[in-house]
Amino acid sequence: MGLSSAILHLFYKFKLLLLFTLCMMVVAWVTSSYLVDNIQETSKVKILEESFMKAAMLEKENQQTMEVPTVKSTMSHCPALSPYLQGSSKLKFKASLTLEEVLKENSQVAKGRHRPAECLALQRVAILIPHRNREKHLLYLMEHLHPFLQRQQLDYGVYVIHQAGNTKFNRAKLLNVGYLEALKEENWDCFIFHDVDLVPENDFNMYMCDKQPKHLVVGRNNTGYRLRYQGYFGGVTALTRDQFSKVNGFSNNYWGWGGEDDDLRIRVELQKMKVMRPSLDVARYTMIFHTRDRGNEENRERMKLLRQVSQMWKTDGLNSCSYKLLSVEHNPLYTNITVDFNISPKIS
Ligand code: UD2
Ligand code: MN
Repeated sequence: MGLSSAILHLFYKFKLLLLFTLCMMVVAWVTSSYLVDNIQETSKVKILEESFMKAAMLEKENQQTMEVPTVKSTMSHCPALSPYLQGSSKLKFKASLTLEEVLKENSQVAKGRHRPAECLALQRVAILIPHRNREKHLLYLMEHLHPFLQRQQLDYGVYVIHQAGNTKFNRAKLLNVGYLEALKEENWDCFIFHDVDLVPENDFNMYMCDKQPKHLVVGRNNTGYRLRYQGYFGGVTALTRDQFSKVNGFSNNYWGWGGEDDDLRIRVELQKMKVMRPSLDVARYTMIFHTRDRGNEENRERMKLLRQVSQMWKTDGLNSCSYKLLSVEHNPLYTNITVDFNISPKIS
């Protein structure tokens, strides 16, 4: 190698080194400014957080000293699991229980509604109870259900849908009416379709809706706390506003006892939804003893109707539910909706 080529080689190496140093400088500059930005961002968030906390504290102080009404939007959401849950409880049904006693115990409930004062409830839930001539059962249910729902920190409303007259009882149609009428008052997120004689035994059985329709009665006292059959969907169910409207609600054609719950399950399955159930130790109920009511005799048409669900569900349901609304009364413990189904069904 000659002297000139050695110099050239050295110069070339020097250029490479210079280029490398330049690159390193650029990289160092970019990362440092990114880090500074980030630090600035974090401190911005911190400041925001601090001022938010300060504002919240100030507001709390204000509320204590000046009784300023609570601003709903500053409240945080209730926790996924309420701190007030007690688990399983031994239910008592006092024979001498009076409405006055239940009212006194639930003075914080107005027009059948209540919501937590300390946080924003996760769901707005309407409880729909079909009813005729079961006053004592209704009293027991009110006694237990209000404290139960409050322990779950729900924003809820109770509706009793009362069938007037003595035409055959139609549980499913009453529940359709409940859904339609309750939505006129509030845009409820979730609907609990609830027999009047079933009292929940464990408050971990959440009265909230899920991604799939929910069946809440896995076991009850008079069936040895076992699921009656695989597709069983009776007693107490929870469907969101959308899930119920997607299946077009219940059928209106089940007069008398039986079948309407299976019909709803078939509707749910036709929409490719799947019935979910809480675990057996939680989904337990006491059914207050009763015999079959007059006007709710077994529906002998039910097997025939159940074979036709896939042809019928689109035109028989919420979109065809006609009724005569006799009254809507706001009682302290529930809203009472009285309807007349003046289309007299064929009595077989
Ligand atoms: C089962 C189901 C119920 C329903 C019924 C068949 C369970 C726990 N329950 O209940 O959801 O599918 O079979 O239709 O499996 N009612 C009145 N007054 C009457 C008649 C009925 O208020 O005169 C209401 C009341 O809310 C009652 C519900 O309808 O809880 C169901 O009637 P049931 O209790 O006589 O029927 P049951 O216990 O066999
Ligand atoms: Mn019953």
